[in-house]
Amino acid sequence: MRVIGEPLPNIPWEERPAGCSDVMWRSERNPIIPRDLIPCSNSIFNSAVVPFGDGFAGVFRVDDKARSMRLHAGRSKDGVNWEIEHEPIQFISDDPEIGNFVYGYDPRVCKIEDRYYVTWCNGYHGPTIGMAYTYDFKEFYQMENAFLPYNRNGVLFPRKIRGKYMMLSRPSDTGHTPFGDIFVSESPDLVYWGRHRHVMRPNGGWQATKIGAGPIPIETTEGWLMIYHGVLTSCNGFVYSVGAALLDLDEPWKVMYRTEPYILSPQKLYECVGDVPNVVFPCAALVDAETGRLAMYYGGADTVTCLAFAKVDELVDFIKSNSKL
Ligand code: BMA
Repeated sequence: MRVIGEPLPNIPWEERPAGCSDVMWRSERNPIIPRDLIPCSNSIFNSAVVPFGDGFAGVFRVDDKARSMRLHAGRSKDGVNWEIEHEPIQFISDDPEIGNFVYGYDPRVCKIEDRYYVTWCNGYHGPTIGMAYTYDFKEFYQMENAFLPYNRNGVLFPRKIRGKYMMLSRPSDTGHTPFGDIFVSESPDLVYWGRHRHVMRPNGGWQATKIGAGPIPIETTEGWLMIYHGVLTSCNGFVYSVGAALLDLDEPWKVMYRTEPYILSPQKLYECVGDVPNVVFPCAALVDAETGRLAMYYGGADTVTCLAFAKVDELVDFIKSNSKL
């Protein structure tokens, strides 16, 4: 088993704590980003980071004190201590119809070829998938929305597959969506999307109500490693957990394995108590292809940003030996 990608020797990393046998373990420093890191923030969570220069950069979901959902850029030397811009990203757009920013949340960031693409849940007569690109995390150029409303959890693949760009998404509704499957769509140019294929449906237990892709899929010799969130409806509301699947490298709508148990669920206080209790929501993962070390960024209780770790070879083994399709 090998990760196909770049080495990342400066990945933020903590070894599995003694006595822990879980396939994924949390950072001792959680939450790494507190809700009040910048003056305007009510909460900072569900955010996306990538290696950038000699450190890291990212796009952060900041809900402000007016409770508007905004996207802010940020930088870090070590992936743990972040400087987040105090002002939201002002997207550059020459079309006011698209550029009229209503709200934005749950960003993902994906490097493809020469630039970084941002996808997010964008308010355009309801939630849909907004897109932009940046070279420097200073200027962001807004593109066409990928899909019609209503859609959420738009996640790009980091390279073309059989000559086409590919994006996972989760068609939804205007509200808190009590259903949801993952689909994949392809595009020749990142503007026009089609040839939609069904990837995965909810699957009982922690993922009984709906599912949505999380970080950018990670290419391995065993298939695309897709980390995703799954939702259970309890008598007290939704519970968001994390699982993982392996998708076919050339036809990523073909699911080869997916975890029957979750790999992370809300258990720590900062995941169970906050603006929305009982939520772990992953939006990014850093991977060191050389060692297979993986650092996943996730939101805790819609309030703070957290970090968890895994080793890709162990995770792939876990998915295969705990799979239920
Ligand atoms: C989803 C999204 C996420 C959020 C989750 C739990 O619908 O809004 O941003 O983390 O609900 O509230």
